[in-house]
This record gives sequence, structure tokens and C-alpha cells, in this order.
Amino acid sequence: MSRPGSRGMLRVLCVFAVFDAAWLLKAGMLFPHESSSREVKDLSGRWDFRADYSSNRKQGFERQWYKSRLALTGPVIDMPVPASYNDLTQDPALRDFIGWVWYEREVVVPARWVSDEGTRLVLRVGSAHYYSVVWVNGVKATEHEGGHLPFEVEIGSIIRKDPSLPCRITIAVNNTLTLSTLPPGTIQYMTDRTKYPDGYFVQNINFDFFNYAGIHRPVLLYTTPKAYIDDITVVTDFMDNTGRVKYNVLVQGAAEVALKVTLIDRDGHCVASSNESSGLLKVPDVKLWWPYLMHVNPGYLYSLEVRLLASDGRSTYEDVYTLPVGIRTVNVTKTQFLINNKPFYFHGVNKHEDADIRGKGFDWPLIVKDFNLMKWLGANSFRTSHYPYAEEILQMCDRHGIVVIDESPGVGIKDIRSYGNASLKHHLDVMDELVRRDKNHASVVMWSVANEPASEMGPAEHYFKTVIKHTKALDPTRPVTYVTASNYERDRGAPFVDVICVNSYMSWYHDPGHLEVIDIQLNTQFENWYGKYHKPIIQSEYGADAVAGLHIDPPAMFTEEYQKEVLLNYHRAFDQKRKHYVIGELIWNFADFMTAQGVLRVVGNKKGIFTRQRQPKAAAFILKDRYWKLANETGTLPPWTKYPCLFS
Ligand code: GCB
Repeated sequence: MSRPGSRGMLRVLCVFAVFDAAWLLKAGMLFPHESSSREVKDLSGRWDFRADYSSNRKQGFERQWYKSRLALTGPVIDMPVPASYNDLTQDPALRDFIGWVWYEREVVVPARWVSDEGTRLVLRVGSAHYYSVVWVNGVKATEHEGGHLPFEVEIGSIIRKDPSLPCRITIAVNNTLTLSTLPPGTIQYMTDRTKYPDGYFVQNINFDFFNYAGIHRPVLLYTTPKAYIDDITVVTDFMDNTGRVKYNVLVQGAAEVALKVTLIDRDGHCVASSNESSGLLKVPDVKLWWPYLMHVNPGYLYSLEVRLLASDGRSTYEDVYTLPVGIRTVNVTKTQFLINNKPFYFHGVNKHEDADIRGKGFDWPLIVKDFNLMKWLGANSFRTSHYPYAEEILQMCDRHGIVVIDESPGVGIKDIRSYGNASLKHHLDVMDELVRRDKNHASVVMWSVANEPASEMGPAEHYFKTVIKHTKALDPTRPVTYVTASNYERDRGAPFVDVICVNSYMSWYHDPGHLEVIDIQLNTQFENWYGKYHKPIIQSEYGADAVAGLHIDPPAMFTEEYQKEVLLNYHRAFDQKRKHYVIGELIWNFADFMTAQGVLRVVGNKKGIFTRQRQPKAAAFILKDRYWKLANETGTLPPWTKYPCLFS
């Protein structure tokens, strides 16, 4: 990363590099916003559903369930989309199901969309966990590997073959994890017939959250003209009072194109424009994008409106796409994380996409509630532990100024066989998809390629060197990290990261019950890591389980008192080091969340400072006090915070 002093020169190099990288990614994955040239039909709602309980789980493929209506080949149940299917029925076999499940829905497609050959019709799945195959009217349209990122396919030609048919969409989803999936897992067949029935198998995983499955984010049908804006990449910077937005627009479907690119401020005024497909827009009197609690006006967004006029010889097409753009810089020094050249201290949370009933299903009320809680807490940041979150969540972060460490699903890489070529290739593909989707979010300030891999193993060195190098090549403008719980001497990935992110659970997994050792152990932890690598450090996880309502004093494990004491002891150590090289603290976890069943978990992980229903435990108030104090010290509080009664 650049030192602030050498910023000018390095930034220019980075800007060009990022565009080369963006071009390598061939196709874009712009969020489907509506515009005067684009329509969106949300297919959220009730779908037909069947789990394939056959012993090899392949009956659906053998009997071609996609060829006719699902209800004609067997029983179906109601299934909402988006939602995990696991917690929606009273059937334990469905909650713990492993294998293929089938979703189906008939859609009425506006006649205009079908008859107009100049319209592209795109089917987009926000995410489905883990492997998906999609058919339209019995014809295979696409397949996708990976449970947390969107995929899409153009389906106009399939539908236009017989416009009289209703549009039947069938999606088969398989949640089986293997050594080369992200996250990895293994299927274990239990062959002792004295203990297990014939064909009995279990899914083993090395991560601490329930492997919820199904169609987790909205399925959309949307249109674009045949010649269309396929991708936009922006990289921002500023010099004195002038903002700089370097942009590149990728157009598909036409050779002759005319473009108009306009940057519009919040009041609707045009502040810069161009007719080129790539270039630099200069913004006088720039309003920078600032994090929440660091500025009186956080999350300032301009709109980059791109208008395309294209011709393929026979017809002309007009496409309009508007991208929100926050102008800011990110830099890392040996001891600091700089946003807009000012030191930024992460006081935030780790989250999960997790809630009662819907599991990992996308849910606006939950998202809004979580943002309100984070702002109440005074949190300025979170990590998307342990997989990419819904795009709508990042849009909220952009708007509210909540800073994001954007993490890949590289969690639980513990088996040496998961360091092979197939795993590495898939990890690189996932980083491509992640950067392609999230590169334009001002809130995303760092990529995290993994959480707590077995980074002491020999092959981890080549593996993480490659993944981190690849990610930096894709996006030279953001630092890259991975989150470690390994010993500082044995960690093979740390030499390649820009920021050290360390998880530790003193007086919980180590020295359980001994609060008195936190101070000395944390001090040693920080000194060792900094002494060896001379890179800034984030305490990326710490915490303790507390069952809400359980009280014992003097504090004992699993009570609200103990959770509070763990936090207070950690905070004392943070306060000694944050003046030097500790640049952040992220509590584990924002809220209680579901896990697989096991002797260490009382109906899930209880390290939330809020319950799973988002009610505060005692620790939430400790953290709120601290975060607002930190914000007072390190930021510029917006005027409305002068009225704390509104927030207590
Ligand atoms: C960790 C993991 C996280 C777990 C947490 C715990 O280190 O990164 O996924 O949930 O510890 O509570 O054990």
C-alpha cells in the first residue's frame, strides 16, 4: 500500500492496473437497478418445493423433474423465496437434509418483453447455497457453483421459442460441501451396520455456523436493451478540493456506441461529465465519502449516470444505468489505516446472515433493524464473517457510512487436501466473482480472503500467496487480509497480507474462567505479531458466550456478567495498544446465531451481544459506552449526537 506521501504517483499506477484487471473479468455483474430502459420483476414469494430423499439423491435428474411441472412428478410443499428451507417445517429430516432440493415457479412474462426482439431478458439469482442448476421451460439455462454470490443468464431465446407457454423456472440446489468447495466439507459414510442403517452418511464441516441452504436471496427477471451497459468500474481519489473519479464502461451488443457519462451530486446538480467510455471526471469542491461518526455528513454519494446510445446497423438502442459513487481513498501504513488520509479506528462487529425461521434468507426488516442497532451501538464497521453478504446490505453501508471488511467464504480450510489445485482454482474464481460484484462500493475498504485456515500447514504458503496476489491484481486499490487464529511464528500467510487480523478467545477457549490472564496474554499477542511483521493489527474476533438472562456474581462462564468482564478486560489491553499499531476491534458476535448441534453449543453460538431476536444483553451497553467514547475521541460526531437521550 502507498505511503500518503507517495500517494499521487502510486495512485495513477493503481488506477490503470485496476482497469486492466476489470477488463480481464470479461463480463459484469451490475446490480439490477430499474431505469428508463430497464425493468425488474421480483420473483420473491411462494414457490413449489421438493427435497430429493432418494438414496443417491439423484432421482430428480434421473426422472427429469425439470421436464414438467414439479407437482406432476410427486408431492410438493410451499417454500418461500428468499429463505433457507431448513427451519420452515416440523420435519427434522428437512432441517438436516443434505443433497438436491428442487424449486419451481411459473412466471407471467409481460408480452412486450417477449415480442420485442430488441429486449434482453435476464434471470438473476442473488444467491443459492451451494450448487445450482437452472432450467427454463425444461431447457437447461445455466449452473453455478458457490453459495453466496449472484449468477445470471439470458433466457430470451428459450422463452421466445414458444411464447404461448408460461415461463416455468426450475432451480435445483445442492448443499453438499466437498474438499474443494468454499467453505469445504466432507461427506462421511457410516458403514458399521451395527450402529447405522444402510446408506447412512453425515456432512462434516469445520466452521461454526449452521449450513443453511436454499435460495437465499431474491430471484429476479430483468430487462436491458440488446445493446447494453454490461459493467462499470470506478476508482476514486482526491487532490486538495478536487475529487477524481476514474471510470470505465463496458458495453456489449453493439459496435457503434455513443456514451454520455454524468456525475450528479445529491441535490441533482451535474458536477462533471464526459462522452468517453473511460476517463477521469474531476469534481470541484468535492464532498468526500466519510465513515459514520467520523464526519458530520457521512456516506455522501454521488450518482454516476451512464447513458448509452448504440446501433447494430438495423436498430438503435438506448440504455441507462445509474451507479452510486462515494469518493474516498484508503491507505495502510505500518501502524495506521487511513481513510481520506485520516486515521480510521475500526470499532465494530462481526455479523452473520442469520435469524429465526428464515435462516440465511434475505429479509429487509432484519437488515434495517440490524443497521439501527449498529448505529445505536456506535459501531462504525463490520466484517462480513464468513462469506459475502447480500448486495443490498453493502448498499446500506454505502449510504450510512458503515465500513466493511468484505470476506470470501474461505472459512474452515483445515484439511490439507483442501490446499490442492482444484480448491485453489475455485478460490481464485470466487475472488473474481466477489471483486466483480463489490468493487464499486465505497464502504468496502478491505478484502478478507479467508477465516482461520490451517495456515501453519506447508501448502498454505503457496495457496495464500497466490490468492492474495490474485486479489491485489484484481483490485490494487484496497488492502487484502486474511483472518488468522494461528501462532504468529507458524503462520504462513501473514507475510503476504497488508493488515494482520487476529482472532483470540482468552479466558474462554484458553484458560477458561480465568479473566485475570487476559491482560498479559493479549499484550504478548500484540507484541509478538507486531514485532514480527510490523503491520497494523485488528483484533478481528474476541468475546464470550452468554445465555441471555443467566446471572452469577462473581462472574462465571456463560453468564451475562462473565461476557461483560471479558470485554472490559480486552478493552483495557486495546487501550494500551491502539495508540501504537492496533487499528481496530470487532466483537464476536453482533447477535447469537445458529450452529450445528454439538456439546459446546446451547442451541447455537451465544457470543452475541444481542440475542438472535436482537435484544441487548448487558454486554451491549458496555460496548455502546465504549464505541461512543471512541467515536468522540477519533471522529467528528454529527450534530444530532449532541442529544444522546435519543440514543440511550
Ligand atoms: C472463531 C471463528 C468463529 C466462531 C468463533 C467461536 O474463531 O472464527 O466462526 O464462531 O470462533 O465462537 O468459537
